[in-house]
Amino acid sequence: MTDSWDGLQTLKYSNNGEVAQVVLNRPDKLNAFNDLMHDELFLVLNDIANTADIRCVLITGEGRGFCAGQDLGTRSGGETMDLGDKLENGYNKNLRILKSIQAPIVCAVNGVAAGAGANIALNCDIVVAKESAKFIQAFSSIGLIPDCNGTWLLPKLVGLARAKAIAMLGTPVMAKQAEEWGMIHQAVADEQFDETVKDMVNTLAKRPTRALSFIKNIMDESFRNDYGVHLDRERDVQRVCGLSHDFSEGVAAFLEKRQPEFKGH
Ligand code: LHQ
Repeated sequence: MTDSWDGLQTLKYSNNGEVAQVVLNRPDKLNAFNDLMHDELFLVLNDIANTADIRCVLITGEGRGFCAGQDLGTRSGGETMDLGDKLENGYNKNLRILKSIQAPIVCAVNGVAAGAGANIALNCDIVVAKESAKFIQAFSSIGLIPDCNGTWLLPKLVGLARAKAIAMLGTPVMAKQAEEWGMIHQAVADEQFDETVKDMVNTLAKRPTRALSFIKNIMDESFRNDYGVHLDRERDVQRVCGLSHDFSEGVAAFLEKRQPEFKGH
């Protein structure tokens, strides 16, 4: 499966049917997005979304940065352009597919994440960052607002006061601070980063994928449900989980004092 992806110029991609890995790969530009990267990301995210039994997805960056957002070199010359169109046919198109992927998505932030790069990371299910990495809402420094749903995510993750401040000031947030604020799951010492990410991906890939998919979807849903509706939703989803192989296996393994062998469905 991997061989057919050798021609990618802005990404590295592998998918063994169980774990898919996407590496943003324009290290000289801190993996900033150009049009080709949008197009190639669209292809690989579609491939992941269409891989039926995928158990975990990892997104990371090549080199010293994770992603510096939009490649500003492609915006020179002072020409006007429709940024709404750029968003709709680039970032938003990709974020919609990302959101449709049912397997857990880990974002391993290996270095600076700025602008759209920061918010792409925050759209993933579990964000782990090197302690030396920083998150920069760089948008207002060039006269823009946070995009990639940053204005939706940030108030929920860090609260309105911090969200407005970091978006308006463009102040870099170091990974440890991001962890303390609840913006990301974990900041990891640089030397332990690769091992931590690998362990997390391998662990997730062995867990009950269907239940994990329900968890991420229903937690997202919680922001639009009221209390009673949400109780109903949990009841309905738990009913489905209760009919699954992985629930039977989880209970059997517990009673037999052994490790469960989840199949992911
Ligand atoms: C870059 C970039 C970059 C090109 C570093 N582009 N080359 C925008 C418009 C359109 C549609 C909708 O959405 C958006 C969303 C956005 O993403 S807006 C925000 C765009 N991003 C930024 O404003 C961040 C710009 N970059 C920076 O502020 C810094 O580079 C950071 C803080 C990320 C890293 O700083 P340093 O570690 O000091 O690295 P550096 O600045 O020296 O960058 C290394 C190289 O990467 C350098 O190239 P060079 O040839 O001089 O070595 C930079 O020019 C290049 N680079 N970001 N976005």
